[in-house]
Amino acid sequence: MTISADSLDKGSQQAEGGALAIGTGLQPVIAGFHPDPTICRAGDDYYLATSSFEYFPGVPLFHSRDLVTWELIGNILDRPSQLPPGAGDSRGIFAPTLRYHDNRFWLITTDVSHGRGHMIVTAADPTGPWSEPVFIDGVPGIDPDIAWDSDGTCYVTWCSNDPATKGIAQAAVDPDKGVLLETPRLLWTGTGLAWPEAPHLYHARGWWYLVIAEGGTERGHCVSVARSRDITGPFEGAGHNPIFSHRSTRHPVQNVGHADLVQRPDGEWAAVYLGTRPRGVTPHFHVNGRETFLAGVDWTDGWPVFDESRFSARPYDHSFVEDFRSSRLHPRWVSPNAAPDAFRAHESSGAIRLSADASERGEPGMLAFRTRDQTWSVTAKVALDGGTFRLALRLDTRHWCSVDVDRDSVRARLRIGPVETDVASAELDADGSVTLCIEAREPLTDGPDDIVLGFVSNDGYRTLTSFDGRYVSTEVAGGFTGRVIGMQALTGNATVHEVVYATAK
Ligand code: 6LW
Repeated sequence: MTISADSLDKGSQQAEGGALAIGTGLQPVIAGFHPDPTICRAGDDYYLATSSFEYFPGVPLFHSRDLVTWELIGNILDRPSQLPPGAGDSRGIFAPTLRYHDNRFWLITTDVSHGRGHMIVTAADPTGPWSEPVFIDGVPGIDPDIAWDSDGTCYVTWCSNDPATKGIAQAAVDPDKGVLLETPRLLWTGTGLAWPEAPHLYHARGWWYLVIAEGGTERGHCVSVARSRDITGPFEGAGHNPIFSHRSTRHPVQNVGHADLVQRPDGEWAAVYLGTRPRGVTPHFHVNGRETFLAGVDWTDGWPVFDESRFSARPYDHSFVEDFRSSRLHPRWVSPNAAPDAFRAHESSGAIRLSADASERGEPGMLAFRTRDQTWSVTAKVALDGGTFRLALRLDTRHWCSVDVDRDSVRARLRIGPVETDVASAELDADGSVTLCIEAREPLTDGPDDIVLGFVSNDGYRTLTSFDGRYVSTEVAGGFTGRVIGMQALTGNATVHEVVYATAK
């Protein structure tokens, strides 16, 4: 475990009354709901993918040359034949593994919905097209890893739910057919902490290293390691496990775990891992889901050691202006309940037309993107076409707030669990066109942030309401995801001309 007093001092401190303040220290390299990172290298290029749960298209893919700055270049599962849209809250696509092997990119992941299980897709070019999925039957569980022994045998290693192999299990497979070549065996049960999961295998320094996550993905999360001379084991855990955790510390980045290692062209190693940035009073609330962080990795006495100070990621400016002039939607646009193609079909130059008909789950389709910052603002300029339009801040189907507008009025609406209600409203004088606004501001309360809902009409900007952002946080909602901003035509049609997202300075 590498936590220096220095890294604590650079981060946010426990403020008066037990509230955690916004930190300036350890920064994510991919901020906002991007959990379970997996990384591979092809020459000088790094590629990184993350879990995506109910959002379609699934598995966002990033590219980098320096490990610190990453560009979103697509989503790997971008066809309904690869991933049916509309999986339901925190269902759908769980943790993937991305590898470059034999001049091909390989992604293995689990669709925990639709009765599907582990699946493999491949591509010659990471920007796609990715293949149709090959499913592996008879291996219930999550978090599959794919690795090849020196003789070319392919092994899938996963977190098994099967009572016969409960823990980290492994079997040789034919990855082209998805057929098991042997009966799965139990490889390791970890150190005895809860939820041994997220296995990844690496061949380094004459050993096979098995890196896993343990302790659950909450504050007790950590990374543990075992090693063997053979990919099939027996694996022996490091005596000093867990090798990386922030549990029971005041570090502003919590829940760290679920790491994946990569070797750099110069032979050095690095790791990406997930972490959260909780804020507010105990139990501290994180709102942007689990995010991706970066560490250097050294080898000491034959074991990996994480060095969080190796790289310095700076806070990013994630601001963008979307004017919908491109014929293709930017890969940041996803949907919890429809294929974004449903919206693209209505697209005309300089606007996107949302229709209440676009749906997979008996509800109007939502076009969404992930929030990436601790404080931010978003505006959507919309022309109504006889219907009702919603700009929402969404954690899941039961935890969200929105600004809803129709021809005569604009309303602030809040849903917290079983309770859904209008909390403020105003008459509208807007000639059929209005700009709806949501902001996440530094908190005046002891929550993680304050959410402010408002609108701009002919009379200028007006705030409808503001409230404690904890009600749209993972600690309240539960689950594996983070906040998104979503747009919906609740009835009829609406035309959105511009969306502006701004990282608050
Ligand atoms: C994932 C598991 C985990 O499959 O959370 O943090 C689960 N780790 O490894 C969902 O992301």
